[in-house]
Amino acid sequence: MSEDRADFHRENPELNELSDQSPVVQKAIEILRQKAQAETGHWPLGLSDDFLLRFLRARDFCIELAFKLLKNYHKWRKECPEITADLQPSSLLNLFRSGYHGVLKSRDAYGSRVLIYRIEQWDPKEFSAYEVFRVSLITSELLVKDAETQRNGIKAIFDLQGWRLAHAFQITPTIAKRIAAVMTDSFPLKVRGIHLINEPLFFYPVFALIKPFLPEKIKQRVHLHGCNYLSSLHNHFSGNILPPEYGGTGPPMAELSEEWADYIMSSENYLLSISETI
Ligand code: VIV
Repeated sequence: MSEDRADFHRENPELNELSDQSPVVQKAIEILRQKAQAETGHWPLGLSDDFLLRFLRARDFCIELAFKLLKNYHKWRKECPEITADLQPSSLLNLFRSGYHGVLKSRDAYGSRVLIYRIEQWDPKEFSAYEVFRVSLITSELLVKDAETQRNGIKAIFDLQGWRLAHAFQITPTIAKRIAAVMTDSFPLKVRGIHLINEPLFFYPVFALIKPFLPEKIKQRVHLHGCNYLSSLHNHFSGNILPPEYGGTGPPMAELSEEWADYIMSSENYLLSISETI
């Protein structure tokens, strides 16, 4: 077992393919749990096998990195109660039903989940950036329960059509920092790609606010497609999974967002149970 222990100090993508029951996986869970228990402070969401596995998978079974992520996740939750304290989706229902957000039914060619956000549907007079942020956190908390998604991560498409100054004003340096943190080392989901389409010129200053907080690895995964995005977007996603609004033959946005809103509403109790207590 000492050899296994040494292995756990680096990332081990091959361990990510093992079943939960494998002794190597069980050992990794055990070591991570002991590390967490040795730390003072409490773990409000518990330290169950399933919960710990998210962090191990997100860091390809490097225990040191998984432990750091576990701590950052809890720290981030504490630091942003405006986002994490009330994950109950009912107050955001209008945003969900408006078609602001949808999750594609099929994974992409790499097994990643694909999320779409449409800024046009976000009325900044009705919803603050914190509430809009909460939409992403709710979706992430539900997606991260799935083992395939833990292994293969997510990709997000942001359609910035309709981006206005009223949106830009909401992205304060604090929010920019929160955005960067949750995308990098404060949430147990691998971010495999961020695709911006229809971004207007005055979105760049906002992106410039977020960028300095992103590590090189994530920066390289951000793609700015502009307004003539179709062919470059289709280089990343095949047409049969994308909705017709984005040149694909998959289900339309209205259907995706409606179904996702229903799923979120049916998960209300779970979301309430993992909300940060203040
Ligand atoms: O929430 O893995 C100015 C990702 C994102 C998440 C969360 C997780 C995650 C990739 C974000 C991306 C979106 C929670 C776990 C950071 C919420 C963003 C909320 C803001 C208010 C939307 C405004 C529009 C942005 C557009 C560009 C952002 C990209 C550079 C990410």
